[in-house]
Amino acid sequence: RDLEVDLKRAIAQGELSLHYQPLVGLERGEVRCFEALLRWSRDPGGPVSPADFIPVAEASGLIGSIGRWVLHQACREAALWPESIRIAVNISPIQFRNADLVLDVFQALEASGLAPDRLELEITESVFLEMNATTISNFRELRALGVRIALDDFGTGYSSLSYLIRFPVDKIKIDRSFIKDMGTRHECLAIIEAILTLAAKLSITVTAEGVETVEQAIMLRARGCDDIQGFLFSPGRPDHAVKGLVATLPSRF
Ligand code: G
Ligand code: G
Ligand code: MN
Ligand code: NA
Repeated sequence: RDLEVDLKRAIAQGELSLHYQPLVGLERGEVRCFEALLRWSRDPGGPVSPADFIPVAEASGLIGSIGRWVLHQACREAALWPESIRIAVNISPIQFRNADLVLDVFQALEASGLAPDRLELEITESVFLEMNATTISNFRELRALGVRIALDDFGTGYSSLSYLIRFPVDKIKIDRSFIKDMGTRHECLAIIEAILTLAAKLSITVTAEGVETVEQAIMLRARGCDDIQGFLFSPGRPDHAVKGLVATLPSRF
């Protein structure tokens, strides 16, 4: 409740900002995408993690206006980058069940001039767990707009894999819990290998999340993983730092 009151004020006073974390191609080492990560500098109180305030925003209905702000801000920023670099935006399952989403996405693209295929929406498997008619029409209409869909935190949800038949996605992001232990637990490596095989057969791109070591990157590259994201290359950084990084591309890494 406290957080909810503060969050309302935070939106009005511009305390929300976005950080951007790169997704890097394993073949050539180029930045292919940045994921927008929401940040809140609560004043007073200091930083609040999205893991703490997103659930509050979802329960209170504030997620609608926050999500809209994130989409507009992220697209506006990405429109300044080279055309080869995409922007990924996290979409909460609550947003995905709401009929406003398609219009929000359309307006963010229009206002920024960003090409639709440069926008990637990250959803989790839980979207498919509690589907309604709006979930289905949102999926279809977003595909028709030409935006890309990525499955975030893949492997940690409770839904069956059968949704991949009805809802074809462009990208799978392997949850960082599997990457963390891939060098020490054969089960983790087996799951990663199975995901890579499945994705290759379905022509789905794969990003490994939470890559922190060179060893992990080498193991993933040897198994045909497309991209990595994680502290090995960079944490999320504010937009001014990203502008600097983008300016030095593609010579980096
Ligand atoms: O960046 P960090 O590790 O603190 O993010 C924690 C969680 O918050 C992650 O699961 C991430 O997907 C989520 N998150 C970050 N930014 C956004 C956002 O803009 N919208 C939504 N819905 N979730 C976000
Ligand atoms: O759920 P989602 O994948 O959107 O979460 C993204 C979150 O993961 C961000 O909050 C980011 O801070 C965190 N993250 C990104 N890279 C790494 C990493 O290499 N290690 C760890 N532990 N967390 C990471
Ligand atoms: Mn994500
Ligand atoms: Na994730």
